[in-house]
Amino acid sequence: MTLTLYSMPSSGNSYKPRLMLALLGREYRHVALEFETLELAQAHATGTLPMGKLPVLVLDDGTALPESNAILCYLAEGTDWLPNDPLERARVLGWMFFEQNRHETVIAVRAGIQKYASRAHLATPERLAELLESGHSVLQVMEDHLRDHDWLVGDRPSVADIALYAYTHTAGSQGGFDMERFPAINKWLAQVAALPGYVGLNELPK
Ligand SMILES: N[C@@H](CCC(=O)N[C@@H](CS)C(=O)NCC(=O)O)C(=O)O
Repeated sequence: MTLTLYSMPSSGNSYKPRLMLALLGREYRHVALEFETLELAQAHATGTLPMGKLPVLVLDDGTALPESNAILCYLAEGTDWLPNDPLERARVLGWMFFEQNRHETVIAVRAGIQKYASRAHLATPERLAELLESGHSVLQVMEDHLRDHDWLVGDRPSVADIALYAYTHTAGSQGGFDMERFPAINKWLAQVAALPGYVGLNELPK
């Protein structure tokens, strides 16, 4: 099956499927659409992005699948990355909902308003302080869990780990969060980075 992934190089949401595809050892065509570029504006104008956001995975019959965590589940179906057991699967989904609802909305947002020029006006001292505090409490939820568990669900990595790795691994460098507070998260980040086939955020497919 020929897969095409439209993804934004600088974005954690887009990094999730790039990392998943690399860990699965799957070939795909990559179309990079960076934030605030003419190419992205054209993709919006031509309806390439069904929900108006990246990433989008296009299957060989032309079906376009948006939403990073939905793409992860699609790619992982039938592999060890997505458990078959209903309770285990629900736990994986629970962490992925946590990622979109509580984690990305704070961790990625604090990074984004400092990184992208068009969002700089949002980076007021008050907003940055508020996001710092709420981000540390979100990271503490992960820390408390990972203190007693090697992986987010079960005894092996799952799509939940990929979903949460994306913005957590740059939470210190891009978001300005104090990662020294979170030794269990740091150990887990190193485990993900050591997985066979791992690629970094900036390692785009040729
Ligand atoms: N919930 C979506 C969020 C996707 C999203 O917000 N994508 C941003 C980059 S992180 C985007 O496409 N921005 C470009 C734009 O809005 O034009 C997902 O997980 O895929």
